[in-house]
Amino acid sequence: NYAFWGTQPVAQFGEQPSSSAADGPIDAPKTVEDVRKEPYGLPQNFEWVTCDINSDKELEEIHDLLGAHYVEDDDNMFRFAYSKEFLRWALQPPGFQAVWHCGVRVSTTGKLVAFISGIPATVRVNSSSLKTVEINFLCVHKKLRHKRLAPVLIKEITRRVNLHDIWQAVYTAGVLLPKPVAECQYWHRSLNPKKLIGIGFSRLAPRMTMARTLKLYKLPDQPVTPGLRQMQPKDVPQVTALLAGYLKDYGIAPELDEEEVRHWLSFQEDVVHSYVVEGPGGAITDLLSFYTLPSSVIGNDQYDSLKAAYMFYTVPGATPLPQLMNDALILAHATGHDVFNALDIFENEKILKELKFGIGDGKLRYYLFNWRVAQDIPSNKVGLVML
Ligand code: YNC
Ligand code: MG
Repeated sequence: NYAFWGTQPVAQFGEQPSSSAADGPIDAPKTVEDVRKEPYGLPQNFEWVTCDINSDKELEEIHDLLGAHYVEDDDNMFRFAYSKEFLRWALQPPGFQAVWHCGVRVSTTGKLVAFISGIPATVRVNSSSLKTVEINFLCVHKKLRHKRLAPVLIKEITRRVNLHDIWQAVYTAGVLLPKPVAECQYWHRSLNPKKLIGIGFSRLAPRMTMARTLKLYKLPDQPVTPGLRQMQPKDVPQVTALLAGYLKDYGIAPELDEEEVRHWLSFQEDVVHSYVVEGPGGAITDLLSFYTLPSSVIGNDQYDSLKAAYMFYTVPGATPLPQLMNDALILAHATGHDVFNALDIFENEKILKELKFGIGDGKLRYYLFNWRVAQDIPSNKVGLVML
């Protein structure tokens, strides 16, 4: 029983699929004039703020709030530790709106205690191209949990988005809410097994010694694919076309123009690592990318941080996917990442085992706001990565 989500325009559990099952909006159409002009009310002594990511001080406040209070694993051993450069990248794509970087402060002290963000994105769901926002970084200070602040943040960001004549949103979460459009599984590939075992991220397998484990996961120093190199600005037009051609086969995928590709895929050390394969004659045949998202290690006296790489957009063209992905592992290892994480989206399911990924615990669910799909999308038809 979802007191809040039961009132929202989202697919509900146990809904009867209508006979004329077709994708479409859930709410009756509205216009900007119908949208409430005043912000939603907050409890006494709290106030809304629009956060300015370009202000070092305000970026630091968001960074610190998330660093102490954002997503932890089920056993509370690790907590996402997004870097400031990463947050700047994640929150300021082309067309970003500062008013969608929405914070809550304590009026008397000015302390930032809650945050939610939206960024613009065109997302195709089956045959519908939707102008959406991607919602991310919903966070409430641990001392203010379970006071129904999250629903107020969600309603306020919805209002601010609706005022821009946008009526659909995409978001992902580990928790089960009404009602996922897709459910995906995380897989993990050890790059630095000794550290991963030391921090309790993984265990020594039965009948395995540390020496055999290190040998099992050992990677070469250099990628093997001829013509593989860092992506450069001049590659943007070709990469945009390559990506568009690949993503059209997926049930949910972003539609990225050249400026968005430039933003999301320009190489940025320890934020997003992007590589292309340049064939003879200068044609870009393949794309490989991953992003860097460390986690704090909670309560370990040997290590305080885990450096994880997450698979981003990868397009096999001339190179077989297993080889391309293995090169991603090699590059992530060579740049000091301890683990490589991937979901069973795209074509990954076919290759994760042979690349020595192990299945994780916990799922990632994809959700749509105010959009119904006639049928759930299987994870291997998901072509959208959210940060
Ligand atoms: C969650 N993750 O079910 P019901 S993901 C959405 N996403 O509502 P309270 C969530 N809803 O069940 P707390 C949620 N987690 O009564 C909980 N809820 O219907 C629902 N954690 O509110 C929950 N970040 O304020 C319940 O709960 C209601 O104090 C309870 O706050 C929740 O960014 C939270 O995991 C998550 O900071 C803020 O636990 C807090 O516990 C926290 O009493 C650690 O809330 C960090 C964390 C979430 C990461 C993410 C995506 C968020 C999507 C939000 C939905 C967007 C909808 C589209 C809006 C734009 C529309 C347009 C156009
Ligand atoms: Mg609360």
